[in-house]
Amino acid sequence: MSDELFAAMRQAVIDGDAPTAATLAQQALDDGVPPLDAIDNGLVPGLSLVGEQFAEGELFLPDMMLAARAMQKAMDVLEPELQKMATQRSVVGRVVIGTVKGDIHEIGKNLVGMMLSTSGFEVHDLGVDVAPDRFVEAAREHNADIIGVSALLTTTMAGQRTVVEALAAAGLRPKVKVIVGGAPASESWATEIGADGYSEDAIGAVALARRLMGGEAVARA
Ligand code: B12
Repeated sequence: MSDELFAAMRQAVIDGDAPTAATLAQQALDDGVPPLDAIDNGLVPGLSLVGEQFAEGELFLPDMMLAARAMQKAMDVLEPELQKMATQRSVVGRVVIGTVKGDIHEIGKNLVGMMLSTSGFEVHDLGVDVAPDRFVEAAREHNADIIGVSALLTTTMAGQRTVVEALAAAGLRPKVKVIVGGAPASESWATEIGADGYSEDAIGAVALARRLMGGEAVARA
């Protein structure tokens, strides 16, 4: 039963139990559960709950770190399967993605990068804590069509605006599009900072990127 499996995956993340999270991820694949369903219904809700409990002072930073580690171990099992689902062989567009300066959250950014990559985009991941100039440099280096900027903290989200401004100052806008995401970002935030789009999740990010490339938004297969 997928529901029971998802509940167990959720709990393994909450408990920060990396070996169990990885074993359950493998079980999901063995049971034929689509990897993205396991991520969205099993792992992410666990991590979200840990985040809420952290905000309420019921859990602490080490708990959040353990939960993130458990999620990452499960992702290590699921990622190769996600990559196998790649649909498109020709390059749809070139994306440079990274998390803003001062911010080390990477799980969501990695998922977005991976989904874009399996959907035919050439993805260059700059990692976390990325300075605006590095985004500009990489945009030039890779002849990027789209820059994806992730921020998970209210204190670092202003970095998304700085990236838009740095690209403009370098003369790369509006040719190079900017998409933003992460918990504090929103559609109105994207509009406010002059970005070209926002998505709340990885599937939406693929549709958005395709739209910006002038292609049709493709529904989840
Ligand atoms: C895991 C986690 C951590 C881990 C990160 C590990 C890692 N390797 O990434 C660790 C433990 C290191 C961490 C540290 C901190 N964290 Co933290 N963390 C989280 C947590 C629980 C989950 C984040 C996550 O991975 N979610 C799962 C992924 C799949 O979702 P996602 O990141 O939202 O990404 C999706 C979308 O947002 C979107 N997306 C994301 N990026 C992009 C980019 C583009 C271009 C697009 C289009 C879409 C997109 O698509 C993704 C896939 O669906 C959140 C709580 C939460 N609900 O977000 C807190 C949270 C973000 N953290 C928080 C805090 C406060 C911190 C710390 C400051 C704690 C501290 N006192 O030190 C530090 C900051 C360190 C730093 N300088 O960055 C707060 C932020 C509060 C705020 N308003 O700013 C949160 C919200 C917890 C809370 N409720 O208080 N954290």
